[in-house]
Amino acid sequence: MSIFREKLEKCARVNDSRVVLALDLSVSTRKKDYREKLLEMVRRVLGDVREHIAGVKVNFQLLLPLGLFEGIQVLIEDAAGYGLPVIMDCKLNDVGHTNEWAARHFFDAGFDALIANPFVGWKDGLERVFSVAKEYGRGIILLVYMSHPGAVEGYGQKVISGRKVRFQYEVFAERAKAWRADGVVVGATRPEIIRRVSEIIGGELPILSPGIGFQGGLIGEAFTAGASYAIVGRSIYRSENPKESALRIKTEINRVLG
Ligand code: OMP
Repeated sequence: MSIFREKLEKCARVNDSRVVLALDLSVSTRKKDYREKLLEMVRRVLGDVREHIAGVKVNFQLLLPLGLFEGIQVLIEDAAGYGLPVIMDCKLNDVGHTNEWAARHFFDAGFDALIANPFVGWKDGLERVFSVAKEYGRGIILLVYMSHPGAVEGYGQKVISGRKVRFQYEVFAERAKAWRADGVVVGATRPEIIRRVSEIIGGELPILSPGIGFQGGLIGEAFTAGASYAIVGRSIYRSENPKESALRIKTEINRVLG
């Protein structure tokens, strides 16, 4: 098991939580000192909810204004201080040398794992990302089925694999296992697909499931179908009391998981 998975599982145990916080806050670029304001806001939310989450996910909303080796460093240090793993949601999706360059930067910056898109394929696509992750001892999470309606056009299409007609996401779930990924993303909005992916990966990899709350996904359906973690953003950081919301969500997940 990778260091990333060990860290995620340890945090889930210690905080009794299956919630990965998507810290996608934003501040208008027209506001004076927006970068400082944004950093202050995300540090406050993270500090508030830290005991109710298992990890943190960073996306372009923070990476672009804060900068990888500037504000993001402060955030990664905060998370490390709380013992929380940090995932870079860059959805890597390019040719090998570009992917490798990006992955090295993210790992040098201190991210524990990154998200990549299996559509790009293995040979001179994700192969180099996986070998860089191995070199650094970090994790790779693969998209298997996204949470938005348009996901059906790609992840949900039928493809010919070997001699069989399969769904693209079934092939991606098998690849995630074969490539020794550290987790897969399947949208909470499609519990039947979580169930099918769960059958394919047979508990070998955690299923991280975004889309609960604002995108219409339900905790009960996603976790009954086999989700391991919920990736939750707006339902926590946009609520009046992020700490209470994180606690409520973690408690509901734990109730479903029994
Ligand atoms: P909320 O909808 O605000 O809870 O945020 C969900 C988070 O999960 C965002 O950071 C999205 O970018 C991310 N996400 C999805 O919403 N759907 C996906 O299929 C995949 C992701 C992801 O890779 O994290």
